[in-house]
Amino acid sequence: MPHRRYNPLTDSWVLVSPHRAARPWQGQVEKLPSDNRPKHDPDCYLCAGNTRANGAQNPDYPDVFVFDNDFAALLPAAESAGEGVAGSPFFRSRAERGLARVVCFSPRHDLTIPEMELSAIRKVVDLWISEYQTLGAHAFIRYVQIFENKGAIMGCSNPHPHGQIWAQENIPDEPLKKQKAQLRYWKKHARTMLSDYLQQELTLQNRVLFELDHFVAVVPFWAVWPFEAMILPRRAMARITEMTESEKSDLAEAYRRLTVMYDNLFETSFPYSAGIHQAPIDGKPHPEWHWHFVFYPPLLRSATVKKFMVGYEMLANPQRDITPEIAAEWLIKADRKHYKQY
Ligand code: H2U
Repeated sequence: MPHRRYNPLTDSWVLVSPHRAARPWQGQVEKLPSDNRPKHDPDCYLCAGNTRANGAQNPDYPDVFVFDNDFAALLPAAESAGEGVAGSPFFRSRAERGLARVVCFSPRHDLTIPEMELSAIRKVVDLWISEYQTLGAHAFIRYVQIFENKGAIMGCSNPHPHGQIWAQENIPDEPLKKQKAQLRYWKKHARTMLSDYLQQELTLQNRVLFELDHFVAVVPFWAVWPFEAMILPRRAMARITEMTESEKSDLAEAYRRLTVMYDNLFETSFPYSAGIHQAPIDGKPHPEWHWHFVFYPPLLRSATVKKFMVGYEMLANPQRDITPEIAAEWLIKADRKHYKQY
């Protein structure tokens, strides 16, 4: 039966309509990008040794490579761009200082995370940690958003495996909502919300995708996207910098295993936006924060049919058809070797 589910992290609702899952689809079918990429593409601005759009040359990097985004959405200039119209509640604006970085996951143009070696993914994790520290060391940076936008369907401009990091002065809306909710929970229970949530998911076992020594992957009860998932550390940590060596390696394994499931689901390079939500860097410990890695993939029923967040979703609430429990079942069935290795 149709029902609403509550997301306690963002204080929002999703409408679930499982009975609609069988409805016929005569709408848009996406074109698949060709998957025959060379190991090195002379025209790719992220490949090792190549020249970028602004004329800078990439080094001949052997594993990971990070650089300042040449078309950064945030700039470190301290100048204020004006503060809106004085005294008016309708025309408020503020200058926002920040930095934007591009992270190449591998020199190999033809790979993606699920096809990379574990040791190579571990290097990505290590780079995220060092970037978080370096960016956070700037006095004006209070929040660092690490993310990966994968696939042409997501608007990603280049198939070379890469992610981005945007660091800024203010805490953006999504992590801010999560901060407020986690703080309320912490004040009431003196435990992180996600430690308690994780314990209950582990007891219920109907949305858990896999369990590692230090991380668990689940389709959250309140998932909005058809195959949305979350990688949660078992131990409550405010930031990725608090991970031990074995936790870092386990995170690399969780990232690989979940993205292999995704690729296997429709035997395609599975698109998504993914990112890490963690505590701000504002000199406070933030014991309420339990950092986590979220994945929002748009595909719905095949490699070519995606979910649109339009209509009711834009005007009212997100809505989904297949339940998170069914989505978890399908993903668990896809938990095997990467389909290209058969
Ligand atoms: P996508 O993840 O959307 O593909 O973005 C890649 C980023 O790379 C994008 O933010 C940057 C773009 O500004 N970029 C450079 O910094 N240098 C270039 O030569 C091209 C793209």
